[in-house]
Amino acid sequence: MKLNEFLTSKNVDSGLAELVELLAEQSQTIKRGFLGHTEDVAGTINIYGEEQLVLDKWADEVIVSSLQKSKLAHWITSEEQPEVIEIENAKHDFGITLDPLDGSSLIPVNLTVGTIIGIYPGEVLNPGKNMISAMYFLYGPLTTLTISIAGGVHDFVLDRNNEYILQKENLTIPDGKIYASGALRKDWLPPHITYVSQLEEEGYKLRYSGSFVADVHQILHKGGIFSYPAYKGKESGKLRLLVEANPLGKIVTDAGGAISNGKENILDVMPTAISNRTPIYIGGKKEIEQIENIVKKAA
Ligand code: P6P
Repeated sequence: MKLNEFLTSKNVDSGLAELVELLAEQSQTIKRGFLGHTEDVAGTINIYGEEQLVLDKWADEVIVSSLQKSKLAHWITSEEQPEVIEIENAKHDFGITLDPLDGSSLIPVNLTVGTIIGIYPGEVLNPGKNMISAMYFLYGPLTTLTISIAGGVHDFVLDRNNEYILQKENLTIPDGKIYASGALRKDWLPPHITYVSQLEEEGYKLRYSGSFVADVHQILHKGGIFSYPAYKGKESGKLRLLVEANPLGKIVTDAGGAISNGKENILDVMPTAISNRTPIYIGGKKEIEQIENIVKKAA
């Protein structure tokens, strides 16, 4: 079943369906555009103080301009934009959160990267639990779309006719023994050190690529936990609340998993700024309960 047929079969609101299909088209433009720019730096930095690649800004421009032209959304916050973009005379009030090319530094070494999108019914400076949909595109051996919409999480793969075809409906996260952890081991804080040693004791295998969206996709399909913890000198961690944690947190939660900052469900957190970062634990409920118990005991 094609993406548009699936959205129709689920009686998805026509405005939301049109928006999802527009974003699916942009993903194909992005995938085709990698050749030729893989390592070029743009000579600018984003709001997180990180150097932007030409590809980061180009992918951002592809999606932002398509939204501005179509007027299918009212608000956009992007990892590559200094502030929220308001679209005048928008047809719908949707608010979009966007990480246009998560893991872009891995393109020169041909590892999987992706685009992460969250959709709010209105303004984006709201808790992740208010999102009405969330999705990500993965550019790897396959080009895929994973989306939480119409009460479930569903996987699509791009076929030879450039159509996203349904692969799996109502995905649920299985039990599994994979873990991923960012930050330098020497900078981990005691609760995280305890957690990782417990996981390894229980036979969890390390799988960490440097692409949040690709690593979480593996956890969603094989089970386990991804973490980018608070660490020495960075108690808020590295990853971004609005454009990374919330959309993937919604998807994994809607697939029966959970997301936490070690103390509470990240989807309940009220953002104070579009630049908010957060420590992240995302994956199986069991693994989330385990880290929250360790943090509670250490308090
Ligand atoms: P580190 C990519 O830059 C990213 O934002 C995430 O996709 C990824 O999980 C993380 O940073 C990797 O960070 O510190 O391991 O390079």
